[in-house]
Amino acid sequence: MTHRVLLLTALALCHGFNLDTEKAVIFQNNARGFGQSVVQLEGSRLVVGAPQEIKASNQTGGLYQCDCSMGKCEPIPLQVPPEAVNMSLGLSLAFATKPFQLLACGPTGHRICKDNTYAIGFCFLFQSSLLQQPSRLPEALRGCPQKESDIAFLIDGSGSINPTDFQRMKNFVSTVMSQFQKSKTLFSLMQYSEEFQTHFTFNDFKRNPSPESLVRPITQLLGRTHTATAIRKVVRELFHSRNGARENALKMLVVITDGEKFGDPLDYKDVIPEADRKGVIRYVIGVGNVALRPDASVEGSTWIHPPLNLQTSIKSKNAIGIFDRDNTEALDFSILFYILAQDGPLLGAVGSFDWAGGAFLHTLQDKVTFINTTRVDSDMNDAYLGYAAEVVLRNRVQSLLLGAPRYQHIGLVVIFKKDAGAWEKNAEIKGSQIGSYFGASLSSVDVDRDGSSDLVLIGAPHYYEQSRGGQVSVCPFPRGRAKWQCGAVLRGEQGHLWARFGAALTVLGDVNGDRLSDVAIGAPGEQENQGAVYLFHGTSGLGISPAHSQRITGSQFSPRLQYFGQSLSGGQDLTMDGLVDLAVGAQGHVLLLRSQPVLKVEVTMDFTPREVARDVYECRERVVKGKIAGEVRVCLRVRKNTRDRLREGDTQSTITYDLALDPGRPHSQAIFDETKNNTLRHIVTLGLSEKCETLKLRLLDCVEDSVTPIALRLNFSLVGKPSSNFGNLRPVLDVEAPTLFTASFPFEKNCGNDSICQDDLSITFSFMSLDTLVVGGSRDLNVTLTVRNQGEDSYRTQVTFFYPSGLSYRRVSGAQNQRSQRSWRLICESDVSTEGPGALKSTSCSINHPIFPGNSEVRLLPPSPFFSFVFL
Ligand SMILES: [Ca+2]
Ligand SMILES: [Ca+2]
Ligand SMILES: [Ca+2]
Repeated sequence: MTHRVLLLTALALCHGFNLDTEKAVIFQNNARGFGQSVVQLEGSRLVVGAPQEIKASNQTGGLYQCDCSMGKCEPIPLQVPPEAVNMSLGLSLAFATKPFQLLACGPTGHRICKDNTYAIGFCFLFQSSLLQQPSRLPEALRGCPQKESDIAFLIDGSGSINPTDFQRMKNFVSTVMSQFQKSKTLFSLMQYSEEFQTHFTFNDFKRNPSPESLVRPITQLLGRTHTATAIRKVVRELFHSRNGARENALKMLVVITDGEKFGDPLDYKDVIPEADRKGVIRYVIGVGNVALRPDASVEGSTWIHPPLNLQTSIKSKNAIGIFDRDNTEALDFSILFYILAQDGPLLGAVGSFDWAGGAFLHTLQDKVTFINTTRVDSDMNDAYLGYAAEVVLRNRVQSLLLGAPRYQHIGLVVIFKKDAGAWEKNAEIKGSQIGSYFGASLSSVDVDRDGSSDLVLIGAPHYYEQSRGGQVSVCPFPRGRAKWQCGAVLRGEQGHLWARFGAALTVLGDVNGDRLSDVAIGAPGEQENQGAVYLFHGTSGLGISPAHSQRITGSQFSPRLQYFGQSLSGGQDLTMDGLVDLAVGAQGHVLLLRSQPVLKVEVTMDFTPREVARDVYECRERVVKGKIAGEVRVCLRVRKNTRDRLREGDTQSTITYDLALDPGRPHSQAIFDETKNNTLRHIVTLGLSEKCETLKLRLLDCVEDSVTPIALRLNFSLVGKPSSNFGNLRPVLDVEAPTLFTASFPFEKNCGNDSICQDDLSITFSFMSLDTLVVGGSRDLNVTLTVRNQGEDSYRTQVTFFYPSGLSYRRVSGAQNQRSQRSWRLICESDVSTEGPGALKSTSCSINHPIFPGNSEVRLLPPSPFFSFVFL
């Protein structure tokens, strides 16, 4: 039995459910990196990225359009601007319908401005078709910073700043200054509380631009917080020619403070217009534990949403990007990922703010919003926020998900929601293992397909377990203010330590026809980088089944295929059969796997008559064997779970079914008339139709045990026939559908029309002629008992005798069944547990189990010495 179970499991895995691995459309291309990204378009098209393809000198990356009906790919012509140097075009792709939008990005470009090299990304947005030249994002790069800048720091030295934070401010200022050492940028610095102290002017800086000697001696003033007055002093005094401020330089004021001003006689409205007139651009940076908000701090200034975490040192030149922002365009980010939001493209920018990361949301009004975390106390340095991004629609409210796989080395995923016009962090969830890259891939899933997302899949492709690599967490969205937590964990098969399970995720739509969304997960590192893809089905509890329904390996298609599953795209029907397809990227290849129509089989088994008649199964005077007990009508009806374009003639399948009577019993009570055996096998070919047949059943012998009905078991297997109209697509049986059915053919009971058996038992004793029993005497004590049933059939009738311990029970003699001339079955057992001095002994006799028929009697006669019963 064990062997059979193993064999069935092996077969199920071999076939898989329910992507077709027999006839995949395979696109092959020699362009370097072809298959690193893939996206399904409407119609029968795919777009594939080849980011490593060398198109010309300093120009990397290509895009290909593949037609599934032709099985061919062609390059998409694109005018790449010369400044897009080695950008790896096609490393990320996204597509949205209604309206048609395809976005292709090259994130690895760079740009040199003087001594600084800036990482920069370019994206191309195709609208309406691939034939029209796309628009590009960012629209244009402004030149490198040409203008000289005068930057004045105004640092809060009031009593509410603790000494550690004050030191951090100084470190930050020093670091920023040191980044500009060879530039024409000048710095000055004023400290304020209720007092104001100029530590160095632009002239001082020009004479000795050493942050060390300028910043280090600064000591904290302490006192109240007169921020507005301090701003006026900086505008009037520091930005003055006598202190070295230049007429044509860009004037920037950077205020570093921990909160609202306090005790200041001036308001911001008293000082800001003057700053505006002088063209002083203002930034505010928060420090300490007070989370500042734009409206609570220096009015009319740009709030740096704390982009610079003052708790850590600033390592790269890119960190000073914020200062370049207004005069050069945001040079300080690289786009590693992007997706399309309702508003417009969302571009992940992992390199922004010293690789803390974030994302740019391009709205339709050509506005660009930068989104990142706002927590001052979290260390987002090197977090790579925006490495993965996802747009989520829940209850008609849009939110954005950004993954930061290097956050604190464990990874982080943040949900942003729009709050009063600004994207604010709403919830977050952290990874658990260092180096796991939790948040490197994200996919939100609307399991019940009601238009509202139910959960998000978070990939951690480098998660390490003893025998597998990578995992995906299933994380339902948090309700209200509840903490965001993940539930189930999806994993690949054991034995693949470097699988990178979860490196790619995609929502397939419903492939198995249960109306619930299903997902595919790539594990491109399995089997020494041959790669594999797993299919998981959605479950009715708005979850994802933790057990995969199919594992497809790259080696199934070709032993040379590498990194199968490195990219995935699902959700569309590209083969025009009404069934969603999955595009899988491998090295130099993209494979299109079709989902198969899903069938289920309904089985009914009806007996005529409904019960085996008593006069058929009960043997009376004459024993007649092999009587017909009745007929069974077996019907199989094939139905289709999936909604597709395949018609009746396209969904033919061969069903092999086995019937067995009384399986598991040593001797079957009945046989099929057709086979003269208790088993039977038939094979039928069916479309979406019903097939019935009627089988005669014969009894083998008289039936004594009429309590246990005749059991009939049917099990079947189904093999779909390839449909020539749909590229030999085969229908497949739903793995969840039952293939084993049982039915019972009961024996008629002697219980009247109500089918409720009401027996009427009585018992009488007869002690023969004995009046006195002498202990020690040799005479037997003969007792005759008569048990009668004057009602309907009695089930499991039992008679128990109790007698003094001085008597010993010997035996019970059998008695005759007067009606059928056959013996009653009597089994008597003494109960030894009641034995002992003074206690009564007992003996129980079962009378013709299971049925002591109605209107019958049995006499029991026990002869002795000492005591025995005899059944007559
Ligand atoms: Ca839903
Ligand atoms: Ca499904
Ligand atoms: Ca299809």
